[in-house]
Amino acid sequence: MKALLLLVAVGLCWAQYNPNTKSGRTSIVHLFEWRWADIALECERYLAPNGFGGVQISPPNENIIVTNPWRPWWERYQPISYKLGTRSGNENEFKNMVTRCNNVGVYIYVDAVINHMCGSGGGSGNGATCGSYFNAGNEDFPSVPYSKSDFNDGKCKTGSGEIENYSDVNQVRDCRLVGLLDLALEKDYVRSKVAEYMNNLIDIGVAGFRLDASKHMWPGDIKAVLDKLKNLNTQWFPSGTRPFIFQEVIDLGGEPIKASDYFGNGRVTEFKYGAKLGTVIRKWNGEKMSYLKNWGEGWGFIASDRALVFVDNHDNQRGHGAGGASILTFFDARLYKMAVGFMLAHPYGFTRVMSSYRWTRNFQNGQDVNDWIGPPSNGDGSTKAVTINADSTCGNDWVCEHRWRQIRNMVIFRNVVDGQPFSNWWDNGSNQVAFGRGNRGFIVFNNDDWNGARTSEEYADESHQHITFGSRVIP
Ligand code: AAO
Repeated sequence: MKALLLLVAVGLCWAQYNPNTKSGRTSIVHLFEWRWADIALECERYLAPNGFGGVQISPPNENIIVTNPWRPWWERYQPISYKLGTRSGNENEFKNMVTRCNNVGVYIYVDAVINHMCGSGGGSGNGATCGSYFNAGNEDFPSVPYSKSDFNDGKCKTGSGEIENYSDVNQVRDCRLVGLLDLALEKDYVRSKVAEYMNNLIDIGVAGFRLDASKHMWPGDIKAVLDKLKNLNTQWFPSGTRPFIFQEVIDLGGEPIKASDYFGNGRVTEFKYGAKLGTVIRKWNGEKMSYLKNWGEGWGFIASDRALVFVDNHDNQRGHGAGGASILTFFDARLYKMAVGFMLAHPYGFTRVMSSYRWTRNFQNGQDVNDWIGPPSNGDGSTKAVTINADSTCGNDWVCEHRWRQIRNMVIFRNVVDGQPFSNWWDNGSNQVAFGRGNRGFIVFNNDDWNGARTSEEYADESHQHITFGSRVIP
């Protein structure tokens, strides 16, 4: 009996760290800005057959419509209500997507924007994706409803009402992040409204949440919201399953707020991972792949079972958020494949693959002035469909990194070696490294480019027991 109680207790404590993916599926993909109709198709035609565990989707709730600049991707991080309707699709399309993806064992993870509503300068009217009325100046969002007293203005102690200094914990959590109206999550009313939104998504069948801007919420407030959440829908998940939680906390060191402050609530995004891996693969600061021998906690990262890892995300692939210039993206395709291949081969962390759309970068003084450009869209602002070419790549300017042969194969490799230990490390003291995953997989990287270095192309044999993943020699 005692043992049983202990098991139950451990089960409850650990639940929100479990990604809830179907057994044998070990990665999720962020289909950034995709339409629900396209995600439903992608689950059926590509993700399920290739062993992807799930999809992180863009925020599904009503957002402000920004027209200057024209329909930026970031308008979706400015909520107006918790109605389900955005450029990605309406409520029916959302439900259809969740049902169809769940039915093929590919689960949906919602990007939940619960720290704030729209920017203080968002104006008023019905310019939101479901047509709800709002008045940002008066902090009035009748479709929730939220009004002035549901925001943190009284609590924030900076003169501007903005976060002015990231070394002041109170400011970071009680003031406005880039002008976004900061919800008073200490109020039970606000917590209940947020939980109602998330529970609606759970009822529809989602498997978990990315909690946007978690650094800007008190860990205890997040916990109070999570405590109000239901278990997952038993149509697809075992009874008693808790939603998977991963919190967006940027901790590169050097600030008082730490990733570990949030471990009680779920996993945390490990931003050091992509920043460091980019530096190594680019060979900046004298870094080389041989140093990756103790990759993971040995590099000062959070514990593997608390980490959500990625090479790039929708922010730092375009200079938002943090990570800096070392971040590798599809723009550096050859090095990017090597980094993603390394991530998927290495046992550390729960892995998320990025899937992007193309835009034209325009650097001025080191800053991409086109960092706002939204998804491929038609003149009326509607998002373009993801079309599939004869060679299985995507059209309409969707990059679909997850469909790149090397990345797709490594998603499968990770499933095949799941649970196997990191073993038999080899390196040449430079940028040629190799390691095994127990007796099920082996991988070789060649990122040296001196004369005579062996050129190898990635391939996977049918049993996926031997994968070579090398870079081409640059003459
Ligand atoms: C837009 C406009 C704004 C306007 C606002 C309101 O761009 O000009 O004021 O609307 O009208 C996204 C976009 C924003 C956009 C927003 C709302 O990125 O540009 O604002 O939607 O539409 C911080 C947060 C982190 C956040 C990140 C972007 O901590 O949570 O900024 N990411 C999430 C989402 C993101 C979204 C939001 C949050 C808001 O993923 O897409 O914003 O919902 C330091 C801190 C970090 C901080 C960065 C950037 O990082 O540590 O916590 O991230 O600064 O401010 C070194 C340091 C590193 C430091 C970095 C940069 O690398 O080591 O720690 O430098 O200084």
